[in-house]
Amino acid sequence: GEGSRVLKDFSVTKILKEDSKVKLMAIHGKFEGANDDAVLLLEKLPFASKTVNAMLTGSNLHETLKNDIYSTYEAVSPPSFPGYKTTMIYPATEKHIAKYSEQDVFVVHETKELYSMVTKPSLEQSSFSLQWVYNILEKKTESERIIHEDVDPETGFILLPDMKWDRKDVNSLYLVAIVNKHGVKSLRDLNKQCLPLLKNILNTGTKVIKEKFNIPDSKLRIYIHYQPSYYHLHVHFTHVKFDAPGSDVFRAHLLSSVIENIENNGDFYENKTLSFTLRENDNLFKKYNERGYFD
Ligand code: M7G
Repeated sequence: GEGSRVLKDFSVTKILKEDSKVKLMAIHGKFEGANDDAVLLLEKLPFASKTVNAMLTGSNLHETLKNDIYSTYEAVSPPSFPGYKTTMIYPATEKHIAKYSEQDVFVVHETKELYSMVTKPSLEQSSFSLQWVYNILEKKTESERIIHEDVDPETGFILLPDMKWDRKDVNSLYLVAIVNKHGVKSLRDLNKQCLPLLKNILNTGTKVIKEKFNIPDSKLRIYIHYQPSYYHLHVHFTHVKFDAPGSDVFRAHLLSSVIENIENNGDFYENKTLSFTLRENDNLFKKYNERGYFD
């Protein structure tokens, strides 16, 4: 598609974020002759144990330090080995550029009242387009990647690889289950009626992952984000060994706990104060700020 234009024609406008720990860089840029902006994510790929020997023997090493028994090298791996993974967002909106930028972070404790007065009315403006979600549900894109599909309109979902996964390294497995049902925006909307759906995702998801990837549920982190970026209910399945972005206490709600909380009290998430972080360029941050929440 349009996004896969060659990077030869790409010029960097600004480095949005650099994370040397997870070896990721987010870049705002433009393609030659294009009016629209693009966001490019570069990410180093994990080494594969199967091919590590071939990679080593084919590498060119340049010594950068030698001290007693210690030496370091800059290594250039042979061309047949993947150097990095790139994710292209094109055309990128202001919101995408903000999402991937380094920003100051603030904690919000969202009461039931704050949700209905501040968060809910601004979701329309704050959130990203759900077009990619509908494309998956309508089998217009990524259909060949579907790992499991349950067509039930109320309790069904599509399980497929998350965009963040390289689809190779099972130790960093990252799948996402997208529900068929429309209109369940987020954790806040979950109640008794959703229990069959949530249980189906948990039970079927773990069963399928065991069958297809031989990963038991004791190795899985299964959770819902609050706030999500995309307000159509979806569940994250990540490998416990993988320190997935957004798996911290301010964002991840374990699906098993969500189910238990609703079983004990059907209105749990309608009434609960939910804490999350906002970044200063988020539209929602501006709404809370305008109301004097941070004063
Ligand atoms: P989220 O909690 O709404 O937002 O999760 P986040 O991106 O801020 O975590 C949405 C999940 O869907 C994330 O894990 C994304 O990596 C993933 N995702 C986003 N997009 C646009 C796509 C896509 O086009 N295809 C697939 N397979 N996954 C996506």
